[in-house]
Amino acid sequence: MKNYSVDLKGISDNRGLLVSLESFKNVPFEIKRVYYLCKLDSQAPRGFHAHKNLKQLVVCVSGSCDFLLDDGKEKIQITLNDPTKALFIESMIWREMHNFSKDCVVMVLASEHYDETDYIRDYEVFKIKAAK
Ligand code: T46
Repeated sequence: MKNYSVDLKGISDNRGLLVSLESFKNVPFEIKRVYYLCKLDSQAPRGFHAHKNLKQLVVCVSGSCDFLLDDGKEKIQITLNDPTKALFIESMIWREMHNFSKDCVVMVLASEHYDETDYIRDYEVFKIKAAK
């Protein structure tokens, strides 16, 4: 089974936890974009697409949510509920996000600027491309 999980080293003291993310250190690409998802509706799943080229590192910095990842051959579900754990999602991985907790905040570091033409939003098209 593919391992998407990345351990992030947190620095913890009596004031709390600090986690640092740096390109080519614990992030395996140059960070060109950061975005975050918040005020999420537990009944409104997100994602349902893959990217042709984009690589992303995903951290649930607060609360929890479930990621479904699919490389075209195998599907796995991963619960994100720890700010010291990240998911590294390479290109050509179908992703869905479900079951957001009320306090869920998902931060994403991306290897490219936003580009709608990089998205594959049709699952059948994804399956055909992933099989090549
Ligand atoms: C992913 C998950 C975790 C922008 O204008 N700029 C951006 O950087 C992004 C990511 C999106 N948008 C626009 C495109 C749509 O009109 O914001 C709207 C919502 O985007 P989308 O439906 O792609 O959002 P999610 O939550 O389904 O997926 C996003 C990322 O697109 C995706 O790559 O892995 O978050």
